[in-house]
This record gives sequence, C-alpha cells and structure tokens, in this order.
Amino acid sequence: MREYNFDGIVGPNHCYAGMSPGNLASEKHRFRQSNPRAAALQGLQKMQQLHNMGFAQAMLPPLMRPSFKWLQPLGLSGDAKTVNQTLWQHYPDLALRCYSSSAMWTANAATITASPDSADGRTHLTVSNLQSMTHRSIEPPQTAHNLKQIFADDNYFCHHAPLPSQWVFSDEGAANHTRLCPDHSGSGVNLYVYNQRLEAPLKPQKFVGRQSYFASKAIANQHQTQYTVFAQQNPKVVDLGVFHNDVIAVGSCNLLLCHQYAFVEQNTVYQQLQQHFDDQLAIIEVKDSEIDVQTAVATYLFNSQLLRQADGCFVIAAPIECQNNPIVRQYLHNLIAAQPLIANVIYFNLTESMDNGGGPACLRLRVPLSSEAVNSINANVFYSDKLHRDLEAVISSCYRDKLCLNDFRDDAFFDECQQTIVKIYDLMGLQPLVESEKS
Ligand code: SUG
Repeated sequence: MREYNFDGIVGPNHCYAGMSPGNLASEKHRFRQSNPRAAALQGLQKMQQLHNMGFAQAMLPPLMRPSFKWLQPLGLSGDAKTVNQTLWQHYPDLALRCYSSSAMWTANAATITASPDSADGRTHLTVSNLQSMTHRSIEPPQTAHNLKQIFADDNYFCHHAPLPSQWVFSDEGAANHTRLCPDHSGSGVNLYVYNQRLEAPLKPQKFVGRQSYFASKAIANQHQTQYTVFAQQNPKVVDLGVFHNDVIAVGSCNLLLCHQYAFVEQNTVYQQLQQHFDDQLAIIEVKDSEIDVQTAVATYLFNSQLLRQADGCFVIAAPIECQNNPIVRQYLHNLIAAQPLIANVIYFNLTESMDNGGGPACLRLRVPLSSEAVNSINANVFYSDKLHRDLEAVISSCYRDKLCLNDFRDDAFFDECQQTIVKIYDLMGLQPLVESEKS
C-alpha cells in the first residue's frame, strides 16, 4: 500500500477574483492580474520533485470552464457564447464564478477513506459539496465524473454522491480529514475536524465555518470507517483566517504537527488519537509563542506536506513563504536538529496558488492505494516524465502569462480556455463532462 498524492493541474483560467471571504489571501489579492502559465508550471515542478524523491505522485485534471449549467434556473437563452455575453453584461459576479479554477485545490475535492480503514476493505470516496462558497459549489458534478472514470473498478473503489448542498452538511473534503496510521497498509484512525455545528456553544464570530460536524459524521457512516475521532476546530482561529483544518494542522502516518490553538479541548483530542497508537503517535505542537496564528496563516506552515520516507522519517514540503519568514525558517531549522523523525525540509515556490490561499497540501488529494488498485487504473494520471513533458508543452504554448478578469469577457478566451482544457483531458486519457450547448 502506498499513499499517492493526486495534485490538481492548474487550469488556464487561474485568476484572483476574491471569491472566498475568510480566506485572507484570496481577499487580499482580489482582482490582481494572474499568471496561469507560471501557476501550472509551479504545480508541475512540485510534482516532479516529489516524484524524483521517490514519493508516489499522480494528478487530476482541471475542470471544464466556463460552466453555465448551474445557472439553468435563471433561464438564460441562447448558445453558450450568448449566455457568456449576457452574464458578463448583466451579472458579472456570476460570470466570474463560471470561470473559477478553484478545483486545482484537490484537497477539497473529496474525502477518501483508505481501504484498510473501511469495513468492506474498499477505498471509499465522497465528493465534497463545497456548498459554502458559490464558485466552489459548482465543482461536484465534474469532480465526481472524473473520479469515477479514474477509480473505476468497483472491486477496489466505492463512490458516494456529494452530501446534500445544505449548511448543515457543508463539506470541504480531505482538507478537514487526516488519516493517522502506524503504517499505510495497517488500519488507521481518521480524524475529522469541523468548524461548524448547529448546537455548538462556541462559534466563529467573523467568518463562516466551512466544514460541518454532521457532514463529517455522515461521511464516516457512509464509508463505514472503523476508527474515528471528531474534533472541533478552535473558532478563534477561523476568525484569524483558518478556513480549513489544513491551515492549522497536518498529519501523516504516526506524526501530527499542529498549532497549540488548532482544536477545542486539544488534550482530549490528543488522548483520543493516542488510544489507537498505544501512545506512539508523535505530536509536535507549535506554541503560539513560537509561531503565532497570524504568522502560521501568512506562511502556511501547516499547509506543508508531510511525506514519510522508506526509513520512517519525514520530509516536510513547505511553501517558500516559510523560508522567507525568519521566525518560521528558524523554527523549522531547529525542528530538524531536535526531532529525529524530521529528516529535512524542502521549500516550493507556489506563490501563484498561495496568493489565493492554496499551499502545497491544498494542491493534493491523498489516496492510499494497493498495487492491485493501482493496476486497475487505466487513465494516464500517474506522474511520468513523458506526461510532464506533454503537459508542459500545452502549458507553455496555450496558457497565458498575464490574465485579467476583463479577459474573461472575450469570446476568444472562451474558446481558448475550453480547447486548452480538452487537450489536457486528451493527454490523460479522460473524457471531460461536457455540458449541453444551451445553459
Ligand atoms: O476554497 N481559494 C480556495 C483555496 C482552497 C485552499 N484549500 C485548502 N486549504 N485545502 C478556497 O478558499 C480563491 C479563489 C478566488 O478568490 O479567486 C479560492 O477559491
């Protein structure tokens, strides 16, 4: 059994539209010019480096954009280009959302339960409903279509429909789910972190909680997940810009790295997790006096990937913003020296994604797979030098290096965007979900 990181390929429509209130980076960079070419190449480079280090790397395609189907209730008439023009003219806020490239953050695509943790021994997948942000709520149909094509063999995979698109079932996927296990092949404990619950006495005051308790419960039930811990995120950190658990905590195998203020009743959470580990879970708690929450959010330290090497030690794949911050850099330097479990820290330049609130861990969906399950996958989704070269050729020739929101109004961009995304699906041996001509 190996853990595969399925990174999202950044689409040619990558932009800064400020569509995620509570995500401070998204708000800060609203309406800034983007560089989709650089964004996609930065993502590919991360995949390449981790693959070359021996980690199992795969990828998911961008979603087809623009997408108008979700606006059907408006009854807009005409073909897709007419609808495009009507939207830009009368409802530009909706038009922007039709072009969102936010599916690149595949940590929000679905929640995955590894086969050893599920009662029927299959990998379970529930596509997230992403109902709390309009631009993200349009992702589930295409994401479900893609995941079903890739993980097609029902001997190994069991797909569940997204939860109902209601506040009480608000679900943002693996970004709020952590599998901790002594070994990928053995059974693990599944930690679900929520920041929204109907009757919770403590609630965020400023920003909306995007993961509900009942969504996590429903997923654990659907997946027949055997060992579970449910933890409430500290509402104070939501108001400081922690909109997902993966902005304040990260865990893998026998290691949990988290901030002192990650959870309500933090010690109880640790105890519950340790019960499954006979106290062998390594917990590195970062004190607020070492790195405060604001610095953690600005640098995305906890959005690093923890990757376990064959020797059992971990590589931390951190955003370059951690290296550029003297406090965080020093902290990580000291951590390597003091903590034998941490072998190294490598830094990635992902600034195009980071400026929308998406770090290394946001860009990947973890799927633990047996070799038999891997062999059942026919799509060209596993990282290879050839796939890298082919994607790089499309990105270099078809992606713009400057994109403003006004460019979306142009019919030429409409065609360019669709045709480029189709090329990526072709390379990956996948069929995009095509919307009907009329909206
Ligand atoms: O949902 N940003 C994404 C970032 C998702 C990060 N994912 C994890 N933490 N796992 C979001 O807030 C911004 C798009 C814009 O404003 O243009 C955006 O959707």
